[in-house]
Amino acid sequence: EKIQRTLAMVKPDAVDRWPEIEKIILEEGFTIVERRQVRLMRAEAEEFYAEHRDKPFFPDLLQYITSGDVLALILAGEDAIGHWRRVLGPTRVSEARQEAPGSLRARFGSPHNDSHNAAHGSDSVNSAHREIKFFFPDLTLEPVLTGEGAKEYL
Ligand code: YYY
Ligand code: MG
Repeated sequence: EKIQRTLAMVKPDAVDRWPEIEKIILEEGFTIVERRQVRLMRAEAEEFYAEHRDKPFFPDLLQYITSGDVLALILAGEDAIGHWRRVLGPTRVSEARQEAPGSLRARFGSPHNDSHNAAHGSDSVNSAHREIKFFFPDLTLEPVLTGEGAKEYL
């Protein structure tokens, strides 16, 4: 049993689908540790997505992610990082619709723009740590322990 925390972000187009998305999160067995609605400034979005700064899609990504409020969430659960990525489905909405029609990106992503893919999930323990700090800088979280009794520390 490997208890983890991950950073999930509901992107602007999908924020008004929060009731449905929350239902999925809870049905999947995640604990919602924290939730914050925020509009990212351009410089903040550049920091959050810094790993992609040299990619051709970076300007469009910044434009989109700053176009409205996002919902930042800390999710906890067994294998939360991988589990949430599986719930999201593939990055591109068109691929998600083909390969994983039940996935969150297939269901809530935009059919018109592959990058408007409804939600984000940390891709590693290091990313999760950085991204949780990014959205919740003042939060002090107990260390997540693995093995017996881990859930007591969530
Ligand atoms: O981690 P994930 O969100 O699934 O994909 P990334 O490769 O980290 O890309 C981050 C973000 O950038 C993605 O959610 C949409 C956008 N994007 C894009 O617009 N076009 C691409 N070819 C790849 C990613
Ligand atoms: Mg990524």
